[in-house]
Amino acid sequence: MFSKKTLWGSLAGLGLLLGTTSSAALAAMPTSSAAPNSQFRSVEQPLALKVGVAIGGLALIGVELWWFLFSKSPAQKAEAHQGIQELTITVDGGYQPSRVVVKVGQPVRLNFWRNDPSSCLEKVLLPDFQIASDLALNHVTPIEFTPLKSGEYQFTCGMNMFRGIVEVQD
Ligand SMILES: [Cu+2]
Repeated sequence: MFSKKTLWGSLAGLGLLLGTTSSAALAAMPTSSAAPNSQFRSVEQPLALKVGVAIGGLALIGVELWWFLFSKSPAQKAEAHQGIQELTITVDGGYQPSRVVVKVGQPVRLNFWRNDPSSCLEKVLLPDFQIASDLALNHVTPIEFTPLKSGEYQFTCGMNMFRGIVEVQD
């Protein structure tokens, strides 16, 4: 399993590579002679280049879709210590684990350990428990609540871009 950083790094690299190749190819293209008063020149690109760029773009879109829709980190069960179900969630390019399993009716403490400096992840929200908390960088911020009903409860970053689930079981 990749880490998210590796994936984003390789995506960015691939994008850059595609961009550079196509602009280099464009620059190397001889400009065809156009009518003297025409503002536009037709630039002929070899079909293989067009197809290559299209396939590269589609592959990139595919990987991103897969990542957002289907890649889920495995659920992790919180361990109970002295009546509190406790678990550490690493905040680094998302939430790790992004799915947490707890028992109903018992206090929960989620320790959000923020490693990611991006402002996107500086807040965590648990709307179902009326929690909105700032996460200090390189610190552990404990979030406590007691789920009284089983079900799935979402936690998100301040802009609702990164998400995780607290699964409350009977
Ligand atoms: Cu965000």
